[in-house]
Amino acid sequence: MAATSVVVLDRGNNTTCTVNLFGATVVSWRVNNQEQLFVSKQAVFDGKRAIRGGIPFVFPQFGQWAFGPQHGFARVARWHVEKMPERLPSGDVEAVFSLMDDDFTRSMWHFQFRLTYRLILREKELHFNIGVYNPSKELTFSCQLLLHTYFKVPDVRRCQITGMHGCMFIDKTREGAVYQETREVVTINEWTDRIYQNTMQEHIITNVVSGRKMRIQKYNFPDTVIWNPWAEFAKEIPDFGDDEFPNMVCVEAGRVAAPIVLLPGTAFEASQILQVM
Ligand code: TA6
Repeated sequence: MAATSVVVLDRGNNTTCTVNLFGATVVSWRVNNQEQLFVSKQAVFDGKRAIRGGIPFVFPQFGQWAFGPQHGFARVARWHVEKMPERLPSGDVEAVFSLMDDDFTRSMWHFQFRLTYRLILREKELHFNIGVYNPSKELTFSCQLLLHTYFKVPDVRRCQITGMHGCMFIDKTREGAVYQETREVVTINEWTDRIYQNTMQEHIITNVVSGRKMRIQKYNFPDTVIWNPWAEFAKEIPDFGDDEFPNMVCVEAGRVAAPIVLLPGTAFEASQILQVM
């Protein structure tokens, strides 16, 4: 892979965000030198397999796909740098990445599209602004979109996640059966793989790095997926260490339950803010 495969947003004070152009995967977010994201020690960086950790970008399909790889092609495509990291008057650092249809994407999905991915690194926050545009004059397309965020945690059993109370969820650990969340906070003590629908705009995860809290704010991302493979599935994932499951939790903001339908010439926008509290 070309040497310039990563772009670093550096705000100073050991606060950085590193993006791998392969999938526009955020592979590191350090706040005052503390890494907030989990990347498996077994992760493969071969420009073919999706990176196991960080923030893979899921588009145009979440989950299994008849026409291409699980979770779509965006996380295994090479993205372009629209705007190299630039310090804003506020002291924050901004960069913009993009992906458009090409022979690779059209080999699976015959639609024109344009994705823009704007990242803004603030003191204790990372902002994600996503645009999906349909440049076609004739064709409408539908798609799903999700940020598959792997948070680094000292012990997932001590994490509590707010913002799902009362929400319906598809439980992929129980053949996709649908249930309602009755707990005020979600805790994880077993294999967990759930698609929560119409969740709160805000989630707080307790006991992340150095016992702090992580705040997730999301806009136009009505769904939240929560995943931990636990011991039994950790063994089945080749690029994931058997003993790594206690140190990560995926809390994924997305639009998956009801697909996005984009008429010709129209666009969809969504955003997420991660904040170390
Ligand atoms: O987002 C949760 C999930 O869909 C799980 O079902 C599990 O498959 C996970 O993603 C990882 O998927 P991957 O294709 O990266 O192995």
